[in-house]
Amino acid sequence: MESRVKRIYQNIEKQNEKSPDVIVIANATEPILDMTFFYVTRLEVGRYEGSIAFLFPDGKLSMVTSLLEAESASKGDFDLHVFKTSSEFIEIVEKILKGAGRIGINSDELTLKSYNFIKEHAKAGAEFVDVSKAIKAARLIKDEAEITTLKKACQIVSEVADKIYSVAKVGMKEYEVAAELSYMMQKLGAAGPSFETIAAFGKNSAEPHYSAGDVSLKEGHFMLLDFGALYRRYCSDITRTYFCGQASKKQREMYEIVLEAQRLALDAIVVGEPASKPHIVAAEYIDSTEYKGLFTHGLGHGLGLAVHDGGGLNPRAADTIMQEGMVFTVEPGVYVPGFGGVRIEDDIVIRKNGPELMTTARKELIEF
Ligand SMILES: [Mn+2]
Repeated sequence: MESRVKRIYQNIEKQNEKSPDVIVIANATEPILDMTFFYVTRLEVGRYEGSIAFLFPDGKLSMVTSLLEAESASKGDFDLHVFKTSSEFIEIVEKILKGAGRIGINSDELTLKSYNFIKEHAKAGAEFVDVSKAIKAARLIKDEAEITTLKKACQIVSEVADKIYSVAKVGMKEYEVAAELSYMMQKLGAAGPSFETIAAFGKNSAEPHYSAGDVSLKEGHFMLLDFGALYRRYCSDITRTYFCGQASKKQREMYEIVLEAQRLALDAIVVGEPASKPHIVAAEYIDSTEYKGLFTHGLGHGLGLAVHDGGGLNPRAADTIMQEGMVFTVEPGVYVPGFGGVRIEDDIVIRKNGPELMTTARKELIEF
């Protein structure tokens, strides 16, 4: 098994920084958990509040956890330390940190309380270095094990997206459709939704980050559904916009423009090009239509253990070069206030010859 710990250390070297003697990845309490903890331990079951993973330059990992998690943690492939009392916890941590003069931390996800705790129990005068960039770079490029899990999460939402319009009926409220989505995802093996579902009917679809209210579905409504499945800690994220009844010419055109923008964006996903390019291509196309200026967010975001997993396909990403194994959403949209919005979102993994679609739900305008 390829060592994800080693990959983080290799990135530190690539950044021409001096390697720390140990990297500390510490969890606070749910939901303030560092997803890097799950990245390196590969643990799928358990909560691990207050647990710490110590990563060493030779690729080894030591994990400290409470008795509560001992059973789940014993399934991992690392050196495990279980504590019963807080004094035992301190004793273990001090022992592990004893020889470390240089300690790496993940500033993106470490709480001040955990940092102070580590500092207190490290050797006097130990130096702290922030290795968050190296961690982010490692997590940005998914390995095949991660891609397999992500594909399963994507398969679940694809199946649900192709079924929901036969379940959604005139008169149903947005939150009812959101509930159906969650139920259907879990029936297919998801642990739950990967984020709060967006179910937006009619003019609510023009609000990109609406959640789900109590508007009832009517003929003539766009039904925009943006949802994701959590599967073995990995997240998928899909959006489809359906039409209740028969779409007008304007509504259909609006849909086709977003679909074409997505097609152009997908074509612009090329290894070696800046990650800003697909967004620019999609935005330029939308801006050449009557919907100029109405694509109001970034084209896509990284996806993995978190639904916004670092990195993105947006105008600010010019410094990121697209590479094989990166996973992003591709989600252009057009939003007309007071009228409605259309967004089409798929999840892709970048391959040598271009993007591989991981979500596979139908994309032509569905009228139901
Ligand atoms: Mn998304």
